[in-house]
Amino acid sequence: MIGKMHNIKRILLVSPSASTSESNIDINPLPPMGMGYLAATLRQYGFTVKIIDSLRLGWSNRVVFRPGMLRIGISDEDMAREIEAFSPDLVGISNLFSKQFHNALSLAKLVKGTRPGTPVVVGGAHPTAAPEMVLDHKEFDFLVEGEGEIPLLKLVQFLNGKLQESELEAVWVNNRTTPLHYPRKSFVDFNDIPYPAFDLMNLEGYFGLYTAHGTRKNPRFMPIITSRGCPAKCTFCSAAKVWGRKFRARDIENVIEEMRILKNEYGIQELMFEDDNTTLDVRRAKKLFERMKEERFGFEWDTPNGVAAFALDEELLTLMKDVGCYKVNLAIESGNQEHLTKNIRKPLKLKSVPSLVKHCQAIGLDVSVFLVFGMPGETEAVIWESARFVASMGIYSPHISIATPYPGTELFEICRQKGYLVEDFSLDDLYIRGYSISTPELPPKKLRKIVNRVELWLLFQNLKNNPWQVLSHQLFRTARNPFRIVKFFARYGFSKT
Ligand code: B12
Repeated sequence: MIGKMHNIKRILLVSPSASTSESNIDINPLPPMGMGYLAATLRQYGFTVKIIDSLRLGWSNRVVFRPGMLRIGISDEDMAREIEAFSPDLVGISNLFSKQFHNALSLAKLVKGTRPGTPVVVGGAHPTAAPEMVLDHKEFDFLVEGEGEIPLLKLVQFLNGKLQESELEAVWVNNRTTPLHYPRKSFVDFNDIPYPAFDLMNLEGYFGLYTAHGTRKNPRFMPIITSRGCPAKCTFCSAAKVWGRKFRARDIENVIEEMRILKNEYGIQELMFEDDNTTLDVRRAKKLFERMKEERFGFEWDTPNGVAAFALDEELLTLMKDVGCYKVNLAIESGNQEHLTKNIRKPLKLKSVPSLVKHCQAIGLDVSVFLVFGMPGETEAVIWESARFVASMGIYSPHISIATPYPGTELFEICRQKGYLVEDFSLDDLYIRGYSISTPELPPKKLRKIVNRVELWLLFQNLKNNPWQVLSHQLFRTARNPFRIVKFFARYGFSKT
């Protein structure tokens, strides 16, 4: 069925270049944990693996490919040279973001043009959520859905004639008009997979970038993932497609050992917990942080992905602060309980939030919240309720995202069924400030104005309540970058409301 037998020994894992807007670069190189995990597993079974992160290697190579849009990464010529130099028997492409699918596709074309006949496997959140669409492109010979360590290993072993077809899982084979699908049978046991192959990830190349997934305090930072999976059913999230609904936590000692390696072998000073939900199991989280304290690692850390406010208590927050946490973002999404429960389906009781925020403020732990505006069912009044809710807690710069219909989410299905996707809907616009949904209550133009007004209102609330703090902060920032003032008026001053 799958064609000729291979003799795969050398595997190249590549993360493609990225497109981003010139005025708001919303992507940063970050050690690629997914490829690190895949590489470590493959290497354990004797394969020679190389990782190429085009974004990191070509971070200063910025090409305007359309007015206002940059492509960041190494050039096609350099990528072709890298591929030739390594001579892979198989190439794996990591495509996390729907927005970057076009770059994953052009990379696959480049591989086929450079080394015709080399099998190309694609994996990551986007192909997992939209396999049929991705498999329309025959440059991708295989697609691994979700957690990739075991499915990729099995695929390669199968291609080498070392495994039965019946053992394939979580993989699509794309050599027919209708792709063949082998569904997932299991998720990994964390004790069976190695730590990411840090030595293949060129960590030094990432250090010193202070704006990786939020602002970093230390040059030597590193993401870490202590669990996978989230049982919450928030309509805008596709995490369960990749990791499943069950919360699967690594053993605490397994995590502690990884931290020890990061500290002792790589001099890591700062950690970013990139779990979907680091504190979901509160008792486990407390044990983890207690152990970090005992070990006296001295890391500074945050949770850039946000933490679920329904999985926090004051004792846990104090412990987090004690053991190096300097910032928490509470993913509350809205200040209106009915909207949160009915339209977003987040299992959070908003009444628990103010005391948590107050506690953070009292212990000196920087706290903010994530809000999402423009979900179906939301009205302007609900948005203002959210604004008043956060301001009442003394939060004036919440992280506001515009509702985005990522493939694989319930939100996408709702929008498709109800005709809420904008007319010129494009994967390229799927990011937190892309306006891809148009509901009868909040068409994009109206929503954009409301968001601008809300941000301005919050700024004035802050000015009213903390005048000296705000003025000195703004003066300092304007002195460093006088063009801010022009940008400010372009955004708020001239927007007719
Ligand atoms: C870190 C991160 C970022 C970093 C990325 C840094 C970088 N340069 O890579 C930053 C902050 C820049 C970022 C930005 C954005 N992000 Co982000 N991000 C993440 C996050 C939290 C962690 C990624 C990670 O390390 N995961 C852990 C590793 C182990 O998993 P993994 O990489 O997915 O790999 C596994 C599998 O996917 C698979 N796999 C992956 N690659 C491959 C390749 C092959 C060949 C195979 C076989 C398998 C395979 O196997 C791996 C091991 O099991 C994920 C959520 C999550 N928990 O995964 C979101 C996530 C990837 N991000 C998401 C989004 C939406 C964005 C933004 C669009 C948000 C925005 N700002 O508007 C932007 C995109 C910016 C842009 N211009 O493109 C979505 C993607 C959804 C989608 N369909 O697009 C995710 C899934 C979050 C979510 N649940 O919605 N992000």
